[in-house]
Amino acid sequence: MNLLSQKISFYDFKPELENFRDAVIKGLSRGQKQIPPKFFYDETGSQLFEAILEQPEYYIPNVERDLLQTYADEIGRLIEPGSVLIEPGSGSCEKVQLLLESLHPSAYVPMDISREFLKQSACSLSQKYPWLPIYPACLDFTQQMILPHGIPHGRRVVFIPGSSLGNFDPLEVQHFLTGIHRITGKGGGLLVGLDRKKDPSVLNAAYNDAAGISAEFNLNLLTRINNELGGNFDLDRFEHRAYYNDQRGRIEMHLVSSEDHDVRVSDQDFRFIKGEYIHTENSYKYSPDEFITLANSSGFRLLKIWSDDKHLFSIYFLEAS
Ligand code: AVI
Repeated sequence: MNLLSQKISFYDFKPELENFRDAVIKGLSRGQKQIPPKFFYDETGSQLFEAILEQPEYYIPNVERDLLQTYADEIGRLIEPGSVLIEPGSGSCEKVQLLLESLHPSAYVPMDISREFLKQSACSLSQKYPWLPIYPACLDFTQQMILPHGIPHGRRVVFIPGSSLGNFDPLEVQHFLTGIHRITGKGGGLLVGLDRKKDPSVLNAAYNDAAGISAEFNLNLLTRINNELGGNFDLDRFEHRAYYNDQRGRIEMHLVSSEDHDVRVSDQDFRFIKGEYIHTENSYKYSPDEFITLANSSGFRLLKIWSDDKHLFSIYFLEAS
């Protein structure tokens, strides 16, 4: 433990960073080439993601913000003051700020793999909310779900906004929620913001914005490989593709090769046939019934659901049973 200020106790669980090179070589060697989406987020990738959040077609942040603002007091009453609020993948800790005054938690535990980002976000949060004890935990929440020592007693409530659960496949979500159930214990809470199934044209537009930012975000993965792994990807020979796969209930993002050619990465050659693609991301969309069934199978029961008028997005409050 390391005290950044009187109200911040920083815990470093020293997450093992999955080696970018190994993941890329392994992913490009598979029959269906694929690279996990967590590697999108180098500095440029994180900036491009922030820019995606501003695109008019990408409705998720605005709809979720409106819901959190509108229902903050109701959410606060359900969660009860004095709870310990835990946020895996907390990033800039922005969304939680819409709830802090209504929730008045006894402590906030942001969890993130990016050490410096986590420290900075915790410091600026602490300046804005001097009454709030903060216990930032540096860890990879997909690998380890543990809590820092010394957090106050009180109902533990896990907050997962931004539809981030959608980037895992349903089995991984089930496994992850079971881990959450273990740390909240019976009676603990789970507040989740998740994108819904809808007209595919709305979904397709959200991942193919007119300004081309989603395309840049996807293609930046190849730039990152070129810069960090000595790759020679020619970005003019790859195209961004994102479409809703109705059967699987998910947006799939691909990088499609426009011709037959070879690419070299870290002294290894990879052959691309025209039309062949690297699968870079899935973003699952859930009907409320589907998500509630999944959450039930991990030991959570629904207490309340809030949705916008157009049924684009939902926020779920569940209790560990
Ligand atoms: C982070 N995650 C919830 C985003 C999503 O919608 O799946 C990532 C993203 N990929 C392309 N656009 C946004």
